[in-house]
Amino acid sequence: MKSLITRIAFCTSLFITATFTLSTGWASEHEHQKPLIKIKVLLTEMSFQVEGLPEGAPLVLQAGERYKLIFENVGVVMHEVLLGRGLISNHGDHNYQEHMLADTPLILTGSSIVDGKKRIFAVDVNGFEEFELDPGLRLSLLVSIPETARGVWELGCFAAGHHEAGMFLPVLVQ
Ligand SMILES: [Cu+2]
Repeated sequence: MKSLITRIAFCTSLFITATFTLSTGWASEHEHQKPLIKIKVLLTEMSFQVEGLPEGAPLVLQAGERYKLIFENVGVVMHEVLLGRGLISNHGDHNYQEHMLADTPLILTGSSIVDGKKRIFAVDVNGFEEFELDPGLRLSLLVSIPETARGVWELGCFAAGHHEAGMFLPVLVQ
């Protein structure tokens, strides 16, 4: 199984601007800002579910607020995470016309086991369009939701057949 870091490195839609770092610079720069709101989204076959909410309940975000969005694959197969709108389908391949956080600076954090020890990483990126998560893995986005993102979006998994099987969830930015 590829490590999470390897998967990130091979994800062409991620625009990584810095190498992996344990820097806490982002936290110190932003420590006087609004508190971080933590929301966990569970990925399984075949759904996204906001932890603590009924199945199918939309992910509701407030523009201008800071979030730690934690995505955890609690299923048994690899899943993808995309956040966009305007579904484009072409012979089974899917994408979104618009990606909500494509141009929004954020920090990806996660952990992996290296030589039996848990290692935490944080990566500054200029935005994201998609990432993949192997079973059991978790990745977090630290992000301020832009004011321009207000509206209706969708979390979707475009692994073969997953979106068709219902693996998507409405996202409302208010
Ligand atoms: Cu999936």
